[in-house]
Amino acid sequence: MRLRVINPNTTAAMTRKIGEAAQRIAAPGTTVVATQPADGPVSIESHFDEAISAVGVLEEVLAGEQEGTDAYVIACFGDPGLLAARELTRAPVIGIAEAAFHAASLISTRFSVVTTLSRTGIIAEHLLEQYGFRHHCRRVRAAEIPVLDLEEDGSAALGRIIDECRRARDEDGIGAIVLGCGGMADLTQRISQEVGLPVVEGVTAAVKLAEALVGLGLGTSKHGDLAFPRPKPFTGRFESYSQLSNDR
Ligand code: 5HY
Repeated sequence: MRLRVINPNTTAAMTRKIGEAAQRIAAPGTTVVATQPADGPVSIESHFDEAISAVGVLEEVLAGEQEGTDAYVIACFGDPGLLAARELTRAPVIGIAEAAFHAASLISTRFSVVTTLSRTGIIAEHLLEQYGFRHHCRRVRAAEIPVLDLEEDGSAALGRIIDECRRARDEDGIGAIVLGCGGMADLTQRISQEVGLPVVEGVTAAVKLAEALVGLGLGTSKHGDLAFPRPKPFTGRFESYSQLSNDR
């Protein structure tokens, strides 16, 4: 199967890292195509960044539809553009936050999330509510690190994440930890060893869920709200979307 893993920010080093983590966990026969939008924020740390990156995600899905993609992963913990992306394809589209919540709820009765900045914590809170995992999650914590510190060798990022995970282990009464950023895709094992708890990471969880759905022959339903968008004229920079058809 051909799996398109979309990093919604435009930092190539992070896209590479996410792609490598996805290919490492993928089953033999799964080809991971790691991409990022041409336009958008280098990191996503606010509602504004999130909204702009969502358009880039949709453009990457439309590009993937031209390349025979079997499934998509949106590799940002806000799951930007997830439902809109599902409207554009029959293939499964998995957001890393939703995937991580599902996986964590299958291995623990309570988990905590450790994300980058407290200001983006609210986005994870909203998703917990939207996806119905509010009662499973004890706390959304933040290591208070900018997203791109995860790309800086020698930065304090890993140490701060491990410290926050230890606090979650000791204070939250949980059985597992969810890492709240796509840029943490390569840290799972290291953090689990240091903290001594199961650590769930969204990119790798989403890859396995995508493979499971394709293996089950399941795709995005075109019956109801996730049907292809109704064709209509678009103006200005979005005029090209006037060509979108819904008979695919
Ligand atoms: C992410 N930002 O996964 C989110 C994490 C966050 O650029 N990739 C980003 O802090 O919300």
